[in-house]
Amino acid sequence: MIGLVTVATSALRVLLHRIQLRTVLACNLLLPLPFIINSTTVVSERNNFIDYIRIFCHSGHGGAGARHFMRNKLTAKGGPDGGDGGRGAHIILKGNANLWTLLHLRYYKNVIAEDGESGGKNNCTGREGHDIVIEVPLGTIARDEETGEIEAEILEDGQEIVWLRGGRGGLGNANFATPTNQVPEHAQPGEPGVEGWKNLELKVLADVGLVGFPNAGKSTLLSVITAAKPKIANYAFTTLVPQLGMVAYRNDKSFCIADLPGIIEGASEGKGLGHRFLRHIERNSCLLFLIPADSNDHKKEFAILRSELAQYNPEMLQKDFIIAISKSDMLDDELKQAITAELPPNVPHLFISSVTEMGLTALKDQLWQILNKPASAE
Ligand SMILES: Nc1nc2c(ncn2[C@@H]2O[C@H](COP(=O)(O)OP(=O)(O)OP(=O)(O)O)[C@@H](O)[C@H]2O)c(=O)[nH]1
Ligand SMILES: [Mg+2]
Repeated sequence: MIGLVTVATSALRVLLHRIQLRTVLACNLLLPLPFIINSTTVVSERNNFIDYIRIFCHSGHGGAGARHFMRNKLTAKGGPDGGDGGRGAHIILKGNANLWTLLHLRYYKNVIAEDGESGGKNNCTGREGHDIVIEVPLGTIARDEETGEIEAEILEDGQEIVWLRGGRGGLGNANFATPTNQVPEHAQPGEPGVEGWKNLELKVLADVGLVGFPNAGKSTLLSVITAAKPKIANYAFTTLVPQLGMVAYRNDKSFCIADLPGIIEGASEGKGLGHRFLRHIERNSCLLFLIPADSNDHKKEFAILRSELAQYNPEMLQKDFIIAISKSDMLDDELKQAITAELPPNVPHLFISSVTEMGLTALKDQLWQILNKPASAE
């Protein structure tokens, strides 16, 4: 009999599930096409580079201290023996060099740490809350949303910072016994934890940042000198999120290079993809400006790029940089000379081609030299 009921229930469940599925499909078919194939949804679904998240955090409250007096069959009026409360759990940020984005935290909306336990009789201290450790990629900044204040910055692998401190446990009444007050009646409550909306923001720690107009050949260069496989196409804004790659240099040395979405004039006012991604080159040691050989005005393009960087953060202009004229396979010697004459004097530049690999070794050499420049030479 029980078996029959089980079979009937599971058959009913399957039937219900099928009806549900059909309803969902039917609803989808009724929706207008752009709603189903919404390009922004598709892009955001495929977008695995998450560099900003907003979470509500709450560190644990401290446990209350106990107010208790020892009583047993041999002691009618024992002294105070209320134990201390346990500390509330901290929320800790920990650097992990194997992470490159904040993707793993994308679905965390609330991070609520455990409260400490109250103290007990017999001088028993309450248990501390279990700390929550949030692993983040190197270059992550933690901010308070309301004040905008930077609360923590993770730069090294394994580095741990107590971001939100758990409340201290209250003292039990045993702590307050004095010769004049041998029966202290009060014990401390635990301290409250901290809470608020917080932002985690990633500023990629690449050594070299690629800066250029859309279609300058940035992704192609990244795909040739590193093992990264970015999307390459002959239209503007192929790259929508930063891409990273490790350049293998001579004798097993390597450095990290970041390909950013293209910048256009007016990016500071939000044109193109705007300035949002520029934070990823804020920390780069050196910038590589890519200006394509077929540009109408190389000097002007360089000036626009620099002015957009300056509008984002004037300190960006203090960084070391190299100009690479990309797609130089299209140039002959005469055109190269013309471009050299056009560019401002004393600006380091070289001609490269990702297709023929021309000038790439020299480019890597120059980048390596800049990255390993002794501090005194700066
Ligand atoms: N002839 C030649 N074409 C190149 C070279 N490098 C890139 N291209 C072409 O330039 C076009 C744009 O290349 P991408 O690497 O996608 O340019 P991008 O700067 O990443 O562009 P966005 O992602 O839109 O900013 C593609 O059609 C590439 O094939 C080169 O060295 N020589
Ligand atoms: Mg690209």
